[in-house]
Amino acid sequence: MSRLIVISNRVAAPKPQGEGGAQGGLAVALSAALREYRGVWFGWSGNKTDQFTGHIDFERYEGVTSATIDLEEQDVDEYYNGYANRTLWPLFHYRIDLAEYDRSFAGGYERVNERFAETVKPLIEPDDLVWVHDYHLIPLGAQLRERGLQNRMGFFLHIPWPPSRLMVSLPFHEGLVLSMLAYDVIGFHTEEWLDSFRNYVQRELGGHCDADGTIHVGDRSVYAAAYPIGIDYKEFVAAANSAAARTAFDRLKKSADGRRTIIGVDRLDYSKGLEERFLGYRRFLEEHEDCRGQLFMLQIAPPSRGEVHTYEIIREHLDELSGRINGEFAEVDWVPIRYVNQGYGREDLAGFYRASTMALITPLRDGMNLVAKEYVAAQDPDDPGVLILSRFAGAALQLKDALLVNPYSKEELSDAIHTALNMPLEERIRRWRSMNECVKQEDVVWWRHSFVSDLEKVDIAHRGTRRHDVPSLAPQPIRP
Ligand code: GDG
Repeated sequence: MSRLIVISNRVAAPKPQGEGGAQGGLAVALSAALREYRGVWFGWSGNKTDQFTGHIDFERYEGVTSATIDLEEQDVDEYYNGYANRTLWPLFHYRIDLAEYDRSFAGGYERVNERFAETVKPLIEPDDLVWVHDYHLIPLGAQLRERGLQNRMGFFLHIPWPPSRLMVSLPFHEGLVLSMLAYDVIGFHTEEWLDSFRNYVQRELGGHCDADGTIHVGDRSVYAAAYPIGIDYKEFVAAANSAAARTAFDRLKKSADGRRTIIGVDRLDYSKGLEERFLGYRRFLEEHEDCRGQLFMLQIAPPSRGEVHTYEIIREHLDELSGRINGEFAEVDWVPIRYVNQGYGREDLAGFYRASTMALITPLRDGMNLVAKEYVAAQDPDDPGVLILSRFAGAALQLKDALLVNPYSKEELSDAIHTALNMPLEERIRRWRSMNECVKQEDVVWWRHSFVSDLEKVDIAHRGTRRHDVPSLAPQPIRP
Protein backbone atom coordinates (compact mmCIF):
# COMPACT_ATOMS: atom_id res chain seq x y z
CA MET A 1 0.00 0.00 0.00
CA SER A 2 1.28 3.48 -0.84
CA ARG A 3 2.00 5.92 1.94
CA LEU A 4 -0.14 8.99 2.20
CA ILE A 5 1.51 12.40 2.40
CA VAL A 6 -0.99 14.93 3.67
CA ILE A 7 -0.05 18.57 3.30
CA SER A 8 -2.07 21.34 4.90
CA ASN A 9 -1.43 24.77 6.31
CA ARG A 10 -1.44 23.65 9.94
CA VAL A 11 -0.67 20.24 11.32
CA ALA A 12 -2.53 18.93 14.32
CA ALA A 13 -1.53 15.33 14.88
CA PRO A 14 -3.76 13.45 17.33
CA LYS A 15 -2.96 14.39 20.88
CA PRO A 16 -3.21 12.49 24.14
CA GLN A 17 -6.56 12.78 25.96
CA GLY A 18 -7.13 16.03 27.73
CA GLU A 19 -5.33 18.20 25.19
CA GLY A 20 -8.55 19.03 23.35
CA GLY A 21 -9.18 22.70 22.70
CA ALA A 22 -10.64 24.37 19.69
CA GLN A 23 -9.22 22.55 16.69
CA GLY A 24 -10.76 23.56 13.36
CA GLY A 25 -12.87 21.16 11.33
CA LEU A 26 -10.05 20.30 8.97
CA ALA A 27 -7.73 19.34 11.83
CA VAL A 28 -10.36 17.20 13.47
CA ALA A 29 -11.19 15.39 10.22
CA LEU A 30 -7.61 14.76 9.17
CA SER A 31 -6.46 13.54 12.57
CA ALA A 32 -9.14 10.88 12.27
CA ALA A 33 -8.25 10.01 8.68
CA LEU A 34 -4.53 9.69 9.31
CA ARG A 35 -4.75 7.71 12.51
CA GLU A 36 -4.82 4.43 10.62
CA TYR A 37 -2.41 5.46 7.88
CA ARG A 38 1.29 4.93 7.57
CA GLY A 39 1.62 8.50 6.51
CA VAL A 40 3.24 11.86 7.02
CA TRP A 41 1.41 15.08 7.73
CA PHE A 42 3.37 18.14 6.64
CA GLY A 43 2.62 21.79 7.33
CA TRP A 44 3.33 24.95 9.25
CA SER A 45 3.98 24.55 13.00
CA GLY A 46 2.15 27.78 13.83
CA ASN A 47 5.48 29.20 15.09
CA LYS A 48 7.54 32.02 13.67
CA THR A 49 11.28 32.14 13.00
CA ASP A 50 13.61 35.05 12.22
CA GLN A 51 14.99 33.36 9.14
CA PHE A 52 13.36 30.54 7.18
CA THR A 53 15.85 27.70 6.88
CA GLY A 54 13.67 24.81 5.74
CA HIS A 55 14.37 22.97 9.00
CA ILE A 56 11.73 20.29 9.66
CA ASP A 57 10.61 19.14 13.11
CA PHE A 58 9.42 15.55 13.16
CA GLU A 59 7.08 14.10 15.78
CA ARG A 60 5.37 10.75 15.98
CA TYR A 61 2.15 9.96 17.80
CA GLU A 62 -0.25 7.04 17.29
CA GLY A 63 1.30 6.04 13.97
CA VAL A 64 1.17 9.50 12.44
CA THR A 65 4.41 11.32 11.68
CA SER A 66 3.99 15.05 11.69
CA ALA A 67 6.59 17.17 9.93
CA THR A 68 6.42 20.89 10.59
CA ILE A 69 8.26 24.02 9.56
CA ASP A 70 8.37 27.50 11.07
CA LEU A 71 7.63 30.55 8.94
CA GLU A 72 8.92 34.11 9.03
CA GLU A 73 6.74 36.90 10.37
CA GLN A 74 6.39 38.39 6.89
CA ASP A 75 5.27 34.99 5.56
CA VAL A 76 2.58 34.75 8.21
CA ASP A 77 1.38 38.31 7.55
CA GLU A 78 1.24 38.01 3.79
CA TYR A 79 0.40 34.36 3.21
CA TYR A 80 -1.75 33.35 6.19
CA ASN A 81 -3.28 36.55 7.56
CA GLY A 82 -3.08 38.15 4.11
CA TYR A 83 -3.87 36.19 0.97
CA ALA A 84 -5.44 33.16 2.68
CA ASN A 85 -7.59 34.90 5.28
CA ARG A 86 -8.09 38.45 3.99
CA THR A 87 -8.39 37.63 0.29
CA LEU A 88 -9.44 34.04 -0.43
CA TRP A 89 -11.51 33.24 2.68
CA PRO A 90 -13.93 36.18 2.30
CA LEU A 91 -14.08 35.84 -1.50
CA PHE A 92 -14.79 32.10 -1.36
CA HIS A 93 -17.51 32.76 1.24
CA TYR A 94 -19.14 35.24 -1.18
CA ARG A 95 -17.98 38.29 0.82
CA ILE A 96 -16.26 40.34 -1.84
CA ASP A 97 -17.08 43.37 0.30
CA LEU A 98 -14.55 42.07 2.87
CA ALA A 99 -11.94 40.70 0.44
CA GLU A 100 -8.70 42.67 0.29
CA TYR A 101 -6.51 42.54 -2.79
CA ASP A 102 -2.90 43.44 -2.18
CA ARG A 103 0.01 42.45 -4.40
CA SER A 104 2.21 41.80 -1.37
CA PHE A 105 -0.31 39.21 -0.09
CA ALA A 106 -0.25 37.37 -3.42
CA GLY A 107 3.56 37.52 -3.51
CA GLY A 108 3.82 36.14 0.04
CA TYR A 109 1.34 33.38 -0.81
CA GLU A 110 3.43 32.29 -3.79
CA ARG A 111 6.62 32.47 -1.73
CA VAL A 112 5.27 30.30 1.07
CA ASN A 113 3.88 27.75 -1.40
CA GLU A 114 7.36 27.58 -2.93
CA ARG A 115 8.87 27.12 0.53
CA PHE A 116 6.44 24.32 1.25
CA ALA A 117 7.29 22.66 -2.10
CA GLU A 118 11.05 22.96 -1.59
CA THR A 119 10.87 21.54 1.94
CA VAL A 120 8.37 18.72 1.51
CA LYS A 121 9.68 17.38 -1.79
CA PRO A 122 12.62 15.42 -0.31
CA LEU A 123 10.17 13.61 2.05
CA ILE A 124 8.11 12.24 -0.84
CA GLU A 125 8.97 8.80 -2.22
CA PRO A 126 8.06 7.75 -5.78
CA ASP A 127 5.00 5.64 -4.82
CA ASP A 128 3.53 8.03 -2.27
CA LEU A 129 0.11 9.53 -2.76
CA VAL A 130 0.15 13.25 -2.12
CA TRP A 131 -2.98 14.90 -0.75
CA VAL A 132 -2.94 18.70 -0.45
CA HIS A 133 -5.61 20.50 1.58
CA ASP A 134 -7.40 23.77 1.32
CA TYR A 135 -7.21 27.30 0.06
CA HIS A 136 -3.85 28.09 1.65
CA LEU A 137 -2.06 25.74 -0.72
CA ILE A 138 -3.83 25.90 -4.07
CA PRO A 139 -0.64 26.40 -6.17
CA LEU A 140 1.44 23.86 -4.22
CA GLY A 141 0.76 21.07 -6.73
CA ALA A 142 2.06 23.18 -9.60
CA GLN A 143 5.11 24.13 -7.51
CA LEU A 144 5.82 20.45 -6.86
CA ARG A 145 5.37 19.51 -10.52
CA GLU A 146 7.78 22.30 -11.48
CA ARG A 147 10.30 20.54 -9.24
CA GLY A 148 9.79 17.30 -11.14
CA LEU A 149 7.31 15.46 -8.88
CA GLN A 150 5.38 12.88 -10.87
CA ASN A 151 3.38 11.30 -8.04
CA ARG A 152 -0.38 11.03 -7.96
CA MET A 153 -1.51 14.27 -6.38
CA GLY A 154 -4.92 15.29 -5.11
CA PHE A 155 -6.32 18.55 -3.79
CA PHE A 156 -9.32 18.99 -1.50
CA LEU A 157 -11.02 22.33 -0.95
CA HIS A 158 -12.70 22.58 2.46
CA ILE A 159 -14.55 25.80 1.75
CA PRO A 160 -17.08 26.73 -0.95
CA TRP A 161 -16.06 27.50 -4.51
CA PRO A 162 -17.61 30.89 -5.37
CA PRO A 163 -19.74 31.61 -8.44
CA SER A 164 -17.68 32.72 -11.46
CA ARG A 165 -19.03 36.27 -11.32
CA LEU A 166 -17.45 36.64 -7.88
CA MET A 167 -14.30 34.67 -8.65
CA VAL A 168 -13.33 37.07 -11.43
CA SER A 169 -13.02 39.88 -8.88
CA LEU A 170 -9.74 38.26 -7.78
CA PRO A 171 -6.80 39.79 -9.63
CA PHE A 172 -4.98 37.11 -11.66
CA HIS A 173 -7.66 34.55 -10.87
CA GLU A 174 -6.74 32.59 -14.02
CA GLY A 175 -3.25 31.93 -12.65
CA LEU A 176 -4.65 30.54 -9.42
CA VAL A 177 -7.10 28.21 -11.16
CA LEU A 178 -4.64 27.10 -13.84
CA SER A 179 -2.26 26.08 -11.07
CA MET A 180 -4.96 23.70 -9.76
CA LEU A 181 -4.81 21.73 -12.97
CA ALA A 182 -1.45 20.34 -11.86
CA TYR A 183 -3.34 17.98 -9.53
CA ASP A 184 -4.83 14.71 -10.73
CA VAL A 185 -7.95 14.82 -8.58
CA ILE A 186 -9.72 17.86 -7.16
CA GLY A 187 -12.37 17.41 -4.48
CA PHE A 188 -15.14 19.68 -3.20
CA HIS A 189 -17.68 19.06 -0.46
CA THR A 190 -20.77 19.39 -2.63
CA GLU A 191 -22.07 19.32 -6.20
CA GLU A 192 -22.84 23.01 -5.80
CA TRP A 193 -19.21 24.02 -5.32
CA LEU A 194 -18.17 21.59 -8.03
CA ASP A 195 -20.66 23.12 -10.49
CA SER A 196 -19.31 26.59 -9.77
CA PHE A 197 -15.78 25.35 -10.43
CA ARG A 198 -16.79 23.70 -13.71
CA ASN A 199 -18.63 26.82 -14.74
CA TYR A 200 -15.52 28.92 -14.08
CA VAL A 201 -13.29 26.58 -16.08
CA GLN A 202 -15.67 26.70 -19.04
CA ARG A 203 -16.38 30.43 -18.98
CA GLU A 204 -12.98 31.80 -18.07
CA LEU A 205 -10.48 29.20 -19.27
CA GLY A 206 -12.32 27.84 -22.32
CA GLY A 207 -12.19 24.32 -20.86
CA HIS A 208 -14.74 21.56 -21.21
CA CYS A 209 -16.09 18.92 -18.85
CA ASP A 210 -16.78 15.27 -19.65
CA ALA A 211 -19.77 13.49 -18.17
CA ASP A 212 -17.40 11.22 -16.18
CA GLY A 213 -16.05 14.19 -14.19
CA THR A 214 -12.86 14.86 -16.16
CA ILE A 215 -12.16 18.49 -16.92
CA HIS A 216 -9.96 19.47 -19.86
CA VAL A 217 -8.18 22.77 -20.36
CA GLY A 218 -5.75 22.82 -23.28
CA ASP A 219 -3.62 19.69 -22.96
CA ARG A 220 -4.33 19.28 -19.24
CA SER A 221 -6.94 17.00 -17.71
CA VAL A 222 -8.02 16.68 -14.11
CA TYR A 223 -10.75 14.66 -12.41
CA ALA A 224 -13.03 16.77 -10.21
CA ALA A 225 -15.79 15.44 -7.98
CA ALA A 226 -17.79 16.04 -4.79
CA TYR A 227 -16.70 14.19 -1.64
CA PRO A 228 -18.74 15.40 1.35
CA ILE A 229 -16.59 15.23 4.45
CA GLY A 230 -17.95 13.38 7.48
CA ILE A 231 -17.08 13.16 11.16
CA ASP A 232 -15.36 10.33 12.98
CA TYR A 233 -18.77 8.93 13.90
CA LYS A 234 -17.65 6.09 16.16
CA GLU A 235 -15.25 8.32 18.04
CA PHE A 236 -17.90 10.98 18.49
CA VAL A 237 -20.57 8.59 19.71
CA ALA A 238 -18.02 7.19 22.16
CA ALA A 239 -17.22 10.76 23.25
CA ALA A 240 -20.94 11.39 23.81
CA ASN A 241 -21.14 8.31 26.04
CA SER A 242 -17.98 9.07 28.03
CA ALA A 243 -17.90 9.97 31.71
CA ALA A 244 -16.66 13.47 30.84
CA ALA A 245 -19.64 13.96 28.51
CA ARG A 246 -22.04 12.85 31.25
CA THR A 247 -20.48 15.35 33.64
CA ALA A 248 -20.83 18.10 31.03
CA PHE A 249 -24.43 17.01 30.36
CA ASP A 250 -25.28 17.16 34.07
CA ARG A 251 -23.56 20.52 34.46
CA LEU A 252 -25.59 22.07 31.66
CA LYS A 253 -28.87 20.45 32.73
CA LYS A 254 -28.36 21.54 36.34
CA SER A 255 -27.63 25.11 35.39
CA ALA A 256 -30.57 25.12 32.94
CA ASP A 257 -32.89 24.49 35.88
CA GLY A 258 -35.63 22.93 33.74
CA ARG A 259 -35.21 25.40 30.87
CA ARG A 260 -34.55 24.22 27.36
CA THR A 261 -31.26 24.92 25.63
CA ILE A 262 -30.57 26.11 22.11
CA ILE A 263 -26.93 25.38 21.34
CA GLY A 264 -24.57 26.89 18.78
CA VAL A 265 -20.87 26.01 18.44
CA ASP A 266 -18.79 27.89 15.91
CA ARG A 267 -15.36 29.38 15.44
CA LEU A 268 -15.87 33.10 15.82
CA ASP A 269 -16.09 33.91 12.12
CA TYR A 270 -18.33 36.20 10.05
CA SER A 271 -19.18 33.30 7.73
CA LYS A 272 -20.94 31.49 10.58
CA GLY A 273 -23.84 33.97 10.71
CA LEU A 274 -23.67 34.61 14.46
CA GLU A 275 -25.02 38.15 14.30
CA GLU A 276 -27.94 37.04 12.15
CA ARG A 277 -28.53 34.11 14.53
CA PHE A 278 -28.68 36.38 17.58
CA LEU A 279 -31.11 38.64 15.73
CA GLY A 280 -33.30 35.68 14.74
CA TYR A 281 -33.37 34.55 18.37
CA ARG A 282 -34.18 38.09 19.45
CA ARG A 283 -37.11 38.06 17.03
CA PHE A 284 -38.29 34.82 18.62
CA LEU A 285 -38.18 36.38 22.09
CA GLU A 286 -40.12 39.37 20.81
CA GLU A 287 -42.77 37.25 19.09
CA HIS A 288 -43.17 34.65 21.84
CA GLU A 289 -43.31 36.48 25.11
CA ASP A 290 -44.76 33.38 26.77
CA CYS A 291 -41.59 31.41 25.95
CA ARG A 292 -39.20 33.86 27.58
CA GLY A 293 -37.69 32.34 30.66
CA GLN A 294 -38.38 28.83 29.38
CA LEU A 295 -35.29 28.51 27.24
CA PHE A 296 -31.90 30.09 26.65
CA MET A 297 -29.25 30.11 23.98
CA LEU A 298 -25.77 28.74 24.68
CA GLN A 299 -23.42 30.06 22.03
CA ILE A 300 -19.88 28.70 22.26
CA ALA A 301 -17.62 30.72 19.98
CA PRO A 302 -13.87 30.34 20.49
CA PRO A 303 -12.08 33.27 18.82
CA SER A 304 -10.05 32.57 15.68
CA ARG A 305 -7.74 34.60 13.40
CA GLY A 306 -7.45 37.35 15.97
CA GLU A 307 -4.71 39.09 13.96
CA VAL A 308 -7.14 39.87 11.13
CA HIS A 309 -9.02 43.14 11.63
CA THR A 310 -12.43 41.90 10.38
CA TYR A 311 -12.35 39.26 13.13
CA GLU A 312 -11.76 41.92 15.79
CA ILE A 313 -14.75 43.80 14.43
CA ILE A 314 -17.10 40.81 14.39
CA ARG A 315 -16.05 40.03 17.95
CA GLU A 316 -16.87 43.55 19.08
CA HIS A 317 -20.24 43.42 17.30
CA LEU A 318 -21.16 40.15 18.95
CA ASP A 319 -20.09 41.33 22.41
CA GLU A 320 -22.25 44.37 21.93
CA LEU A 321 -25.23 42.55 20.41
CA SER A 322 -25.37 39.75 22.98
CA GLY A 323 -25.08 42.34 25.76
CA ARG A 324 -27.87 44.41 24.22
CA ILE A 325 -30.23 41.43 23.87
CA ASN A 326 -29.48 40.29 27.40
CA GLY A 327 -30.03 43.81 28.73
CA GLU A 328 -33.31 44.07 26.86
CA PHE A 329 -34.88 40.75 27.91
CA ALA A 330 -33.09 39.41 31.01
CA GLU A 331 -34.89 38.93 34.32
CA VAL A 332 -33.32 38.66 37.77
CA ASP A 333 -33.31 34.89 37.41
CA TRP A 334 -32.92 34.44 33.64
CA VAL A 335 -30.46 35.51 30.95
CA PRO A 336 -31.45 34.76 27.34
CA ILE A 337 -27.96 34.31 25.84
CA ARG A 338 -24.95 32.64 27.40
CA TYR A 339 -22.22 33.77 25.06
CA VAL A 340 -18.96 31.95 25.75
CA ASN A 341 -15.68 32.78 24.02
CA GLN A 342 -13.70 29.75 25.14
CA GLY A 343 -13.15 26.30 23.67
CA TYR A 344 -14.10 23.01 25.37
CA GLY A 345 -12.86 19.44 25.08
CA ARG A 346 -14.66 17.19 22.59
CA GLU A 347 -16.35 15.12 25.31
CA ASP A 348 -17.63 18.28 26.95
CA LEU A 349 -19.02 19.46 23.64
CA ALA A 350 -20.68 16.10 23.04
CA GLY A 351 -22.33 16.31 26.48
CA PHE A 352 -23.55 19.87 25.80
CA TYR A 353 -24.97 18.81 22.42
CA ARG A 354 -26.85 15.95 24.04
CA ALA A 355 -28.25 18.16 26.76
CA SER A 356 -29.64 20.67 24.22
CA THR A 357 -33.19 20.67 22.89
CA MET A 358 -32.04 22.05 19.57
CA ALA A 359 -28.94 23.20 17.72
CA LEU A 360 -29.05 26.43 15.78
CA ILE A 361 -26.40 26.15 13.09
CA THR A 362 -26.88 28.94 10.65
CA PRO A 363 -23.77 29.85 8.64
CA LEU A 364 -24.25 32.33 5.83
CA ARG A 365 -22.01 30.11 3.72
CA ASP A 366 -20.08 27.02 4.82
CA GLY A 367 -18.16 24.39 2.84
CA MET A 368 -19.73 21.59 4.91
CA ASN A 369 -20.14 22.26 8.69
CA LEU A 370 -19.10 19.44 10.96
CA VAL A 371 -20.83 20.78 14.06
CA ALA A 372 -24.20 19.90 12.50
CA LYS A 373 -23.08 16.28 12.10
CA GLU A 374 -21.57 16.15 15.58
CA TYR A 375 -24.86 17.38 17.07
CA VAL A 376 -26.73 14.55 15.33
CA ALA A 377 -24.21 11.91 16.42
CA ALA A 378 -24.36 13.02 20.07
CA GLN A 379 -28.16 12.70 20.49
CA ASP A 380 -30.03 10.27 22.69
CA PRO A 381 -31.81 7.97 20.17
CA ASP A 382 -34.90 7.82 22.42
CA ASP A 383 -35.17 11.57 22.92
CA PRO A 384 -33.19 13.35 20.22
CA GLY A 385 -32.94 17.09 19.79
CA VAL A 386 -33.82 19.06 16.66
CA LEU A 387 -31.25 20.37 14.21
CA ILE A 388 -31.96 23.78 12.68
CA LEU A 389 -29.54 24.18 9.80
CA SER A 390 -28.75 26.87 7.26
CA ARG A 391 -29.61 25.90 3.71
CA PHE A 392 -26.30 27.54 2.73
CA ALA A 393 -24.14 25.01 4.59
CA GLY A 394 -22.79 22.14 2.49
CA ALA A 395 -24.24 19.80 5.16
CA ALA A 396 -27.78 20.84 4.15
CA LEU A 397 -27.47 18.76 0.99
CA GLN A 398 -27.09 15.62 3.12
CA LEU A 399 -29.08 16.46 6.26
CA LYS A 400 -32.38 17.05 4.52
CA ASP A 401 -34.39 16.17 7.64
CA ALA A 402 -33.03 19.11 9.55
CA LEU A 403 -35.24 22.19 9.76
CA LEU A 404 -33.60 24.03 6.87
CA VAL A 405 -33.63 27.81 7.14
CA ASN A 406 -32.47 30.92 5.35
CA PRO A 407 -30.01 32.34 7.92
CA TYR A 408 -30.59 35.90 6.72
CA SER A 409 -34.29 35.76 7.64
CA LYS A 410 -35.09 36.60 11.27
CA GLU A 411 -38.64 35.37 10.73
CA GLU A 412 -37.54 31.97 9.46
CA LEU A 413 -35.14 31.55 12.37
CA SER A 414 -37.82 32.53 14.84
CA ASP A 415 -40.38 30.18 13.27
CA ALA A 416 -37.89 27.31 13.22
CA ILE A 417 -37.09 27.76 16.94
CA HIS A 418 -40.80 27.69 17.66
CA THR A 419 -41.33 24.56 15.53
CA ALA A 420 -38.38 22.81 17.18
CA LEU A 421 -39.66 23.63 20.68
CA ASN A 422 -43.02 22.10 19.89
CA MET A 423 -41.98 19.17 17.71
CA PRO A 424 -43.57 15.89 18.85
CA LEU A 425 -41.24 13.11 19.95
CA GLU A 426 -42.18 10.79 17.02
CA GLU A 427 -41.25 13.45 14.49
CA ARG A 428 -37.99 14.22 16.28
CA ILE A 429 -37.10 10.54 16.23
CA ARG A 430 -38.04 10.11 12.57
CA ARG A 431 -35.97 13.09 11.45
CA TRP A 432 -33.05 12.17 13.67
CA ARG A 433 -32.94 8.54 12.47
CA SER A 434 -32.66 9.55 8.86
CA MET A 435 -29.94 12.15 9.58
CA ASN A 436 -28.08 9.82 11.89
CA GLU A 437 -27.99 7.10 9.24
CA CYS A 438 -26.33 9.51 6.84
CA VAL A 439 -23.82 10.82 9.42
CA LYS A 440 -22.98 7.25 10.37
CA GLN A 441 -22.59 5.88 6.82
CA GLU A 442 -20.90 8.86 5.23
CA ASP A 443 -18.33 9.36 7.95
CA VAL A 444 -14.75 10.56 7.75
CA VAL A 445 -13.47 7.09 6.86
CA TRP A 446 -15.93 6.88 3.94
CA TRP A 447 -14.83 10.35 2.82
CA ARG A 448 -11.15 9.47 2.92
CA HIS A 449 -11.70 6.17 1.11
CA SER A 450 -13.74 7.84 -1.62
CA PHE A 451 -11.08 10.45 -2.28
CA VAL A 452 -7.99 8.29 -1.91
CA SER A 453 -9.40 5.47 -4.02
CA ASP A 454 -10.07 7.92 -6.86
CA LEU A 455 -6.51 9.18 -6.48
CA GLU A 456 -5.16 5.64 -6.60
CA LYS A 457 -7.00 5.05 -9.88
CA VAL A 458 -5.12 7.83 -11.68
CA ASP A 459 -3.21 6.41 -14.60
CA ILE A 460 0.18 8.14 -14.39
CA ALA A 461 1.53 6.50 -17.53
CA HIS A 462 -1.36 7.92 -19.51
CA ARG A 463 -0.98 11.33 -17.93
CA GLY A 464 2.63 11.65 -19.11
CA THR A 465 5.03 14.23 -17.75
CA ARG A 466 3.19 17.48 -18.03
CA ARG A 467 4.80 20.89 -17.78
CA HIS A 468 3.15 23.46 -15.63
CA ASP A 469 3.96 26.99 -16.59
CA VAL A 470 1.68 28.84 -14.30
CA PRO A 471 1.23 32.59 -14.53
CA SER A 472 2.21 34.51 -11.41
CA LEU A 473 -0.46 35.73 -8.99
CA ALA A 474 1.52 38.89 -8.36
CA PRO A 475 3.33 39.88 -11.51
CA GLN A 476 5.53 42.96 -11.21
CA PRO A 477 4.10 46.07 -12.87
CA ILE A 478 5.45 46.81 -16.35
CA ARG A 479 7.72 49.85 -16.09
CA PRO A 480 8.05 52.17 -19.07
C1 GDG B 1 -13.73 24.19 7.72
C2 GDG B 1 -14.88 24.64 6.82
C3 GDG B 1 -15.77 22.30 6.85
C4 GDG B 1 -15.46 24.24 17.61
N1 GDG B 1 -15.42 24.75 18.85
C5 GDG B 1 -14.82 23.85 19.62
C6 GDG B 1 -14.47 22.75 18.83
N2 GDG B 1 -14.88 23.03 17.61
C7 GDG B 1 -14.76 22.06 16.49
C8 GDG B 1 -16.12 21.51 16.15
C9 GDG B 1 -15.90 21.02 14.74
C10 GDG B 1 -14.88 22.03 14.23
O1 GDG B 1 -14.29 22.68 15.33
C11 GDG B 1 -15.52 23.10 13.36
O2 GDG B 1 -15.77 22.53 12.11
P1 GDG B 1 -16.72 23.19 11.05
O3 GDG B 1 -16.87 22.24 9.94
O4 GDG B 1 -18.01 23.52 11.71
O5 GDG B 1 -16.06 24.57 10.62
P2 GDG B 1 -14.58 25.17 10.20
O6 GDG B 1 -13.67 25.23 11.36
O7 GDG B 1 -14.87 26.49 9.57
O8 GDG B 1 -14.03 24.14 9.11
C12 GDG B 1 -16.12 23.78 7.06
C13 GDG B 1 -14.52 21.92 7.63
O9 GDG B 1 -13.43 22.80 7.35
C14 GDG B 1 -14.06 20.51 7.27
O10 GDG B 1 -13.85 20.38 5.92
O11 GDG B 1 -16.85 21.52 7.32
O12 GDG B 1 -17.16 24.14 6.17
O13 GDG B 1 -15.19 26.02 7.03
O14 GDG B 1 -15.35 19.74 14.73
O15 GDG B 1 -16.48 20.52 17.08
N3 GDG B 1 -13.84 21.65 19.28
C15 GDG B 1 -13.54 21.63 20.61
N4 GDG B 1 -13.86 22.66 21.44
C16 GDG B 1 -14.50 23.78 21.00
O16 GDG B 1 -14.81 24.69 21.76
N5 GDG B 1 -12.91 20.56 21.08
